[in-house]
Amino acid sequence: MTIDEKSLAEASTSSQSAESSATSDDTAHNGARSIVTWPPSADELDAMEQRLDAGAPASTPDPASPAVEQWPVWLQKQWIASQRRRAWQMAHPPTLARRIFSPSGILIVSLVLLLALVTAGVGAALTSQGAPASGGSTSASGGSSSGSGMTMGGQQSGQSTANVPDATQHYGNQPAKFTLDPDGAKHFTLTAQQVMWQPVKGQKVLAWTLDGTVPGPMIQATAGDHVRITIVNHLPEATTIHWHGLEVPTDNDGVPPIGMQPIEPGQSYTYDFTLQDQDAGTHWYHSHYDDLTQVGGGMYGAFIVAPRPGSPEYQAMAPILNAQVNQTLFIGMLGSYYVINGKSFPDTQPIVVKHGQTVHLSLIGADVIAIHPMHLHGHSFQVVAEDGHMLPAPYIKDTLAVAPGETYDVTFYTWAAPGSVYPLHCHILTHLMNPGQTSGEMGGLITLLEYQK
Ligand SMILES: [Cu+2]
Repeated sequence: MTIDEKSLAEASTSSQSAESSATSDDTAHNGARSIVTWPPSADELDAMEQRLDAGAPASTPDPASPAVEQWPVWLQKQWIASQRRRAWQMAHPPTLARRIFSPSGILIVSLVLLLALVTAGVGAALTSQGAPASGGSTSASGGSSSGSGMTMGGQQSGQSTANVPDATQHYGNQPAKFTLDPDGAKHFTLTAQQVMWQPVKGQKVLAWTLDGTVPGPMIQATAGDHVRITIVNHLPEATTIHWHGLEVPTDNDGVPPIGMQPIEPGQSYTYDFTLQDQDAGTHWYHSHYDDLTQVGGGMYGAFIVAPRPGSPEYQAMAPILNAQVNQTLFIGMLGSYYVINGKSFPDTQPIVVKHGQTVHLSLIGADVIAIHPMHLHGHSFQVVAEDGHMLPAPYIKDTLAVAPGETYDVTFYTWAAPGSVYPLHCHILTHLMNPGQTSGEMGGLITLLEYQK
């Protein structure tokens, strides 16, 4: 017997409890059996640990009598630790709180919560699919939209789109029509409605619109005009419209519950105000109710106020008024698509020009979260107005960051040869992809400046 074996045998012998069935022969045979009772006693674990600390080698493998002592040293140490934990746990039965906050307790609680959420989600989906059936295509019951508060980009969770009609027009920014009221006011009527809109051919997204297009109709008026704008709400939830950049009385500002109440489904509301000289310029309108869903879903449009002839604004706006090409570009998202005027490349409308023209672009930040640095190849543009107001000192840019809510008016000269084509695109490169595309493909916030031949 080596010294190590002797000390181990002693440790083993000394640790044996009186009722142990093991004999000293067993111990002698294995040379390292310190565990003979089950579960192992604290004394046995101490002895085993002492043996390992003394640098004892693993005992000779004995297939006929596998013992913990034949394991590698590191594994024996782990086993000792686990047995001490087990003994402690036996002596300290877990309280309810300890059960809940144990790793397995947390796992079980999480699974139960997940199951409850999934069940509730399926229930809500089933409820909303059933609800609109009696209400027709555009007046689904208000209850079906109650769970949609924080969803974005028209991807309303829990709302069935089965009854939402396809868009009948393919492009927005159409001039809004008006009638003249007896008192001379220009009276526009816009209908808030949901449609299935195609940012690219074949891909439909639930859109929240005015008159069925993204963007909505372009309201054009002149400073000094008295305007009335009636909003008819055919959405499944309430809405309001805010006239962004116009100096209107608070009860026309479109922010519920300040000044006005929300326009409930099936109701309508008429805004009534007079445009002032300082309102001249590029402005826009957008929903101001459940904004993330409705603005993110496409509920916005241009409000272009021409200057009153003879006013100081009329003089100042000459660089815009003298342009031969005018185009308004709303930059934002619709569902998972990055869109210019509701369309993703390659379905964006090109800016068609001839050599030798002055082009005026109105860039409007309709995104609800992101800034888009728009870059035009081959041309630097003059920024002549910000938020509808002409700048005393225009500046030159070739990349212009358009933040949510901002409008910019830029002009540039078409110097290049007929037939030339240049991209105008966002410079955040992940915004140049459509869902499912890779970075090698082109989509999203790109449109083309096309010179006619
Ligand atoms: Cu961008």
